[in-house]
Amino acid sequence: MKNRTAMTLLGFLVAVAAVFGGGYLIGSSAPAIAATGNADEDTADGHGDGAMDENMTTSDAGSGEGSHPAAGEHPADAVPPGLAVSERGYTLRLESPSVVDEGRADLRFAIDGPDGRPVVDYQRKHEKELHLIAVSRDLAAFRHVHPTLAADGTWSVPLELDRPGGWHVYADFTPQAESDGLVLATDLTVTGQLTPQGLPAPAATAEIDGYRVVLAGQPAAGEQAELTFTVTRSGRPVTDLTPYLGADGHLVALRAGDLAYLHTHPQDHEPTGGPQIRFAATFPTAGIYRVFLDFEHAGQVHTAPFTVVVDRH
Ligand SMILES: [Cu+2]
Repeated sequence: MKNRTAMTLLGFLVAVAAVFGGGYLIGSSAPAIAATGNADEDTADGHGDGAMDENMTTSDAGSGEGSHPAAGEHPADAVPPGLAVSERGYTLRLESPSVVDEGRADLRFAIDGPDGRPVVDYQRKHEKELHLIAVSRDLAAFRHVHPTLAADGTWSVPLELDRPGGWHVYADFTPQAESDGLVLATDLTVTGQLTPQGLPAPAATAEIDGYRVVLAGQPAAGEQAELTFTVTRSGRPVTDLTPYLGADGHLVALRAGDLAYLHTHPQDHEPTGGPQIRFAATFPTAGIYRVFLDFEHAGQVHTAPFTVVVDRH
């Protein structure tokens, strides 16, 4: 009898515990669900937020029309491109190893579409169907290459990975079926002994391959800024820049800290030949960015890197 009572009591306690447990679970999972909901919202902002992407691509008539942020949204709080491996049903999938030896690697990957199959139809943007940017996590090394698409949807490109440690690889593309472009990214690890290096101090001048490039323009968070680069060589303005990707230059800005990707676009719709190369860019937040200017001259592409401080506005 006593035992039965004890058993009943125990059963009751178990039941109570279960209810409380359930309550507790519900209580604890509610915020979790809310948080997930928020995250989803953020992600949704991130997409629709072609806001930033769109500001970034303002002068790129083909991309980003039709996805304006709703009134009251804060673009600065939205997730910029380049931070997700998967978005809007598209996934960047590496087919080659994600751990490679220092030096030249053959990168192979596919973009899996919402149907799970590799995307084979892309729109051309800036003369290419897909732009691949690879950067070492410390922003010391930068590559911008154009992979080749095979009929089965596999992209491949040789990639010079000349710095050991972590790398972040971005695919910047627009599927034929989409009106807005995507930037998906994944990590690579390069084996070898890394000598850590901090981000270079902010500077308006970059010396690269015998060229001097001077940056003018002070961007503020959330506002479209004009960045003007002036290219000289041996003290003389360079006026015969070769058009590169349909412009005088190509600019990628990456946010220090998380490597968010801002694809900026030339102000001049037709190449001018230099010495000035002008871009419009909207940096989403205050902070430090590493900005890489690609320009072509005398048959060679050069990359001038800058550390840029973006003010609050
Ligand atoms: Cu490109």
